[in-house]
Amino acid sequence: MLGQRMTRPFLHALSLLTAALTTFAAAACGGDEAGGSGGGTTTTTTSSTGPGPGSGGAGGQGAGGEGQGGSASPDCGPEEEGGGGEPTLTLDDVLASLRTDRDGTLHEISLTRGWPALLPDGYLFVSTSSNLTHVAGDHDGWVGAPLTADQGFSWALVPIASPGGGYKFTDLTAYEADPWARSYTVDSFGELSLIRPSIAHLDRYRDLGDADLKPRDLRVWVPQGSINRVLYAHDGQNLFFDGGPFGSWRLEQSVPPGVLVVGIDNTSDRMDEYTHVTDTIGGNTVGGQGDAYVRFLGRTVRPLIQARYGEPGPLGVMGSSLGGLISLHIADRCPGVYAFAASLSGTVGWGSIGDGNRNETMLERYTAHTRPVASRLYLDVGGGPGSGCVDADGDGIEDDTDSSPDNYCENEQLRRQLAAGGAYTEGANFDFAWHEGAIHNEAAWAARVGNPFSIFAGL
Ligand SMILES: [Ca+2]
Ligand SMILES: [Ca+2]
Repeated sequence: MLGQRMTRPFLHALSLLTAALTTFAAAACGGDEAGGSGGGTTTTTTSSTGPGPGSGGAGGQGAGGEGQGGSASPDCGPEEEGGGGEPTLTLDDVLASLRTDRDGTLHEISLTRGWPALLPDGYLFVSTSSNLTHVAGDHDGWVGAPLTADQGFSWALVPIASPGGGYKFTDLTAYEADPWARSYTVDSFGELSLIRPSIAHLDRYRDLGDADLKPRDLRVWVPQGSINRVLYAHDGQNLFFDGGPFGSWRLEQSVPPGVLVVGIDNTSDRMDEYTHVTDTIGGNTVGGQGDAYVRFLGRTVRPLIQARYGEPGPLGVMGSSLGGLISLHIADRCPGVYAFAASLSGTVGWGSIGDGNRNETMLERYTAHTRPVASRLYLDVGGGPGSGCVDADGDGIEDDTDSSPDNYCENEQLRRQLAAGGAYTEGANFDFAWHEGAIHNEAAWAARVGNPFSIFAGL
C-alpha cells in the first residue's frame, strides 16, 4: 500500500508516471481529418485557438443545431474514417533514418506501422540496449538471431513466415521485452513482446501528445477476432494486468469479446486535463483543461485509432474518479458521438470543492440537460452517506466528508436530480449503482467494471 491518499478521493492516482515523458512534441500523428464540417479539406493542424465546442458556455448541449444526432465539433473527432496505406520502406530507408534521428525514428514507427517494422524482406527489430546481442522468439524456437551493432542501436532483419508469437531481446542469458514493441502481453515472466498477434493482446503507441497536452502512451486492448465496439478509457496505466502504482482494473479479465479498449495514460497534468473548470485544492487553483483533452481525444487519438482499427459499432467513454468526470465532460461536449458514457466514483462536484470556489459542476451541467448526450449513461459510486449528506456550505452541492467516502453524496445527488429531470430515465438510458462501502480504488473498480461493460456490450 502506498498509504493514505492525499486528502480526498479526487486526488486519486496523482500520477506517478510510468511513461518517460519525452519532449517530443508529437505532431498529431498525421491523423486524417476527413470530413469534419463538410468540405474535403485535409488538415492536421492542431490549434489551441480554434473554436471550441461551446467553450465557456453552460455546457455543450447544442446551441446552433449542434447536438444529439447532429454534427459534433471537429474537436470530437473525424466523421469519416481516414486510413490509407503506408509508404513502402526499405531497410536502407529505416537504417538511414535511425542513424540521423534514432529516437525520432523509433517514435514515428511506433505510431505508424509499429515495431518490429515489416519491410519487404522481413521484420526489422531494433534495440537500443547495447548489452543485448540477439533477438529470439517463438519464430525461431528461441534460438536467437544476432543483432548488428550500429550507431547507437542494433538491429536484425528476420524473415518470419509465421508471425504471431512472442519475442525478446537477449544476451542469451537474460531476456528483455522490446520497450518499443507495438504488441505485447504479460505472462508469468513479465511483459512478452509479440509479432502481429492474432490472440487478444495490448497494442502500444508511445508518447502521443499535441500542441496543448503532454505526450503519453496509449495502451489498446485488441480482442481476438473482429471488433464490434470501441471504448475510450482514461488513466490507461491502471487498466490492464498489474497496472500502475495504485493497482489495476484488470480489464483483460473482464472486457467482453469484440470490445477494443483504448487506454489513454494520464500525465503529471492529470488534475488539469481531467477537469472542465478550475477548483481550489490545498490553496492552489488547478484544473480546467478539459476542453483541450476533448480536442486531443478527437483530433489526435481517434484518427489514429480509426486508421489502425476502424471504429465499428458504438463508441464509449469510461473512467473513474476524475477520469469519470472527464468522461462525462467528453460526452457532454460531443453529444451523439459516444453512445455510452460511464463514470465510476466520478468527481461530479468538482468546481465547488475549495472554500470560496464556485464553478459549474458536472452535477449541475447534467442536471440541466434537456436531452441525453449519450444513448446510455452509467454512474456508480461506493462508500455511503456516513453521518449524512449535507450541503454544509450552502452552495447547492451536498458535501462528501470523511464519513461519506468515495464521492457518495455528490453522485447520489446527481442520480436524484437526473431521475427528476426530463433527459434521463433510470433503467432506460441511465443506470446508477451504489456499491455500499466500496472504497475509492482500482480493486473496487475492477470488481464492478463488469456491470458497465455488460451494458456497453448490450448496446
Ligand atoms: Ca463547496
Ligand atoms: Ca456544498
